[in-house]
Formats: sequence, C-alpha cells, structure tokens
Amino acid sequence: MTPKTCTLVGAPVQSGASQPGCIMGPDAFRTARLEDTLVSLGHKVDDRGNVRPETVDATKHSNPAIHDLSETIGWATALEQAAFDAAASDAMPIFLGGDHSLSIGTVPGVARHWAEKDRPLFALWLDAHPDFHTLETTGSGNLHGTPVAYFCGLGGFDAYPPLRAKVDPANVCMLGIRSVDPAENAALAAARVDVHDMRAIDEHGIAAPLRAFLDRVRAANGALHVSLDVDFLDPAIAPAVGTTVPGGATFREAHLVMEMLCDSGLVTSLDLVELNPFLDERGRTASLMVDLCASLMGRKVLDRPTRRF
Ligand code: NNH
Ligand code: MN
Ligand code: MN
Ligand code: MN
Repeated sequence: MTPKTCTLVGAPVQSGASQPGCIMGPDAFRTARLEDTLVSLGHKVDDRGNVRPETVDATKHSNPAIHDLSETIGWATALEQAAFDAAASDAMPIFLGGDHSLSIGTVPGVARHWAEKDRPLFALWLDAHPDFHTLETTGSGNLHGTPVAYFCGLGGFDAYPPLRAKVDPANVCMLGIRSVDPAENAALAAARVDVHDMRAIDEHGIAAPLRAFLDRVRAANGALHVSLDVDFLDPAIAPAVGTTVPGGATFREAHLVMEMLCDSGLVTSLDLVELNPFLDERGRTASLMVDLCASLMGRKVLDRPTRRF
C-alpha cells in the first residue's frame, strides 16, 4: 500500500450512548499503540489530539426519550469542522471514538470535503445496528442510533445542525446487521439502503456483497468512508461495547473486510467507534480494533500477492 499520512482525531463522545465509558476510547486506542502500528506499516501519523465539543444552548425535543441532545449537537458541530479540516489534505483521517453519535459530525464533514472535489461519498457501515432512527422514531433516546438517517438527509432532524453535505442513501452499504427496530426497518426499505444482515452473510459470505459495493464505489470514482462499530464483531472476541449482540462477525470475517478494503485502495476516511474500555478484558478489544485498522492500512501475512481463484 502506498504510504499515507494518517490524521488521528480523538472524539471522546459518550453522550449518544446509554452507559458511560466511551469517553476513554481515544486513550485506549492510543494505549493499544495505534500510532506505532501505523508507523510500522510505513505511514506517517499526525495525532491532532482530542476535539472539544462546542457549547450549545439547552435544546429540548418533543420526543421525551431523547437525552443529552445539546451535548451531542455540540460534539457534532465541532466534529463536522474537524473532519472537514482533516480531510482537506491528502491525509487519511481516522476518528477515534467515542460512541457512534460522533458520525453525526464526521460523515457530513468529510462529505462536505468530497462535494467540493465533485466526488460522491460512499459509506460502509460495519455494525450490528443500522443507526437509522430519526429524532422522532428513536425509542431508546440514545442518539448513537441516529447518524445514518441524518447524514442521508431524512426528515425529522430539525434540532440537529443543518446538513451541509449529505450522503445518498443508495451509496450506503451496511454489513453485519442483526438488531433492527421496526421504524428503522421501514425507513431502510423506503430509502433503499444496501443492507446485508448476518443471515445474508452466513449464506453468501462477507466477500461477495463487499466486492459488489467496492465495484460501485470505483465505477463512480467515489470516496469511501468506513465506520467500524465494535459491535459489528462477535461479543466473544470484542466484549468492550455497551450494546453486545450475539452472532456478529468472526475474527476472520472482520479481517477479510479490512484486507479487501486495503486492496481496493478506495478508503479515504475511517471511524473507530463504540469502544468502551471500562467493559474490556485486558485490552483485548482495543488491540483487536488496532489490528483491524492495521489490516486496512496494509498489514499482510504474505508480502507477495496471494493468487485469487
Ligand atoms: N437501535 C438501537 C437504539 O436506537 C440500538 C442502537 N445502538 C447501537 N448502534 N449501538 O450501533 O437504541
Ligand atoms: Mn453503531
Ligand atoms: Mn451498533
Ligand atoms: Mn449489496
């Protein structure tokens, strides 16, 4: 892989989740030696430290389940700008979460950058959940369940910052899905998002839908943002997440996704989200996430290409 500059942007957001702990995520990724790992693969690393949220006036919403709305908006506003700035060079931004509500800022920020370059942004959502609620439909009120519906430009987000660049829902691919709320199911179908649940992955493997998606990104000369939620992974290998769902991606399925993404050369930015170090076992989840990032950034078993059948 051609050497890159990786821009690390810490986003210790936890207002979008129900339990505290994601605030420690960026420090855990740094402790798990993310920077050294990237350097050992030949990349330069520019760690910009942690973003600080904007202060936002207290905001209320008619949905009584919603909590920490102003704090989450404050993060989204700061992260949209930080993501736009980080994408503005040739560097590859890597956002260190933080719960998944950080993508309310990071994805629109990188989308604004690519819109200026006249390239469509695609998003690969690796998650147990589609995170496709609006402020009206969320029943848990946990705003980490809303980023995709927001950045796809759905209605029902008057309280969030006005979207400056959206992602076409047809350019979103989801893999690993196994927990979908009824309102999300209806909205995903209406928006025609390319969703591959675990049942489809059991049946067809994970490589086929990913290859088809990457072909679409390449054909459109698109940029590609990857959002990796810890709960994409099976909880047996990745316990450090507040919302474990059984039946997730195996160790090899997850690495294969990252290896194929690396070979594609298409990935332009990455979120590493939902790591809750308070729930980890001797750092194994943080280390696995760093190893997956290494596979994405060029770590290989063999240094010559393996024959493809
Ligand atoms: N759909 C559920 C909700 O809105 C779960 C969202 N939780 C996540 N998403 N961890 O990735 O509360
Ligand atoms: Mn998520
Ligand atoms: Mn999830
Ligand atoms: Mn598909």
